Amino acid sequence: MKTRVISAFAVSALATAGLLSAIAPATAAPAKLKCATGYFCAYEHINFTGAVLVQSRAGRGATVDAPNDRTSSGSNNTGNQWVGVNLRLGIGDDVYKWAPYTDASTIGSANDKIDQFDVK
Ligand SMILES: [Ca+2]
Ligand SMILES: [Ca+2]
Repeated sequence: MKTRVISAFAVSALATAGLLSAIAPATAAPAKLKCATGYFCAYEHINFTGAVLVQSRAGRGATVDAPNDRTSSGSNNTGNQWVGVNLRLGIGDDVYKWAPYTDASTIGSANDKIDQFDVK
């Protein structure tokens, strides 16, 4: 009777371990993006801090205006590419590109240059 109790416990321990290992990868796999699902967000400072300059769910082909020369990080929680554009004398330079479902805690040389976003 005693061994039966122990083996039942062992089985339940194995089942628990199996359950935990099944849960762990699911929790770790998709990194949670900073911006809400379906939205692109641009932030005033690096690491998604400061003012939220843009929070948009504009679709492909849209142009989204942003406060000039302030964006320092961004989160793209959409299935589209978002391109940060620096407008100079009416000519747009693509200075930073967010692939679908990516965060950028810094944007390098594009820092404080973006004036609008093109959704592609
Ligand atoms: Ca900034
Ligand atoms: Ca600019």
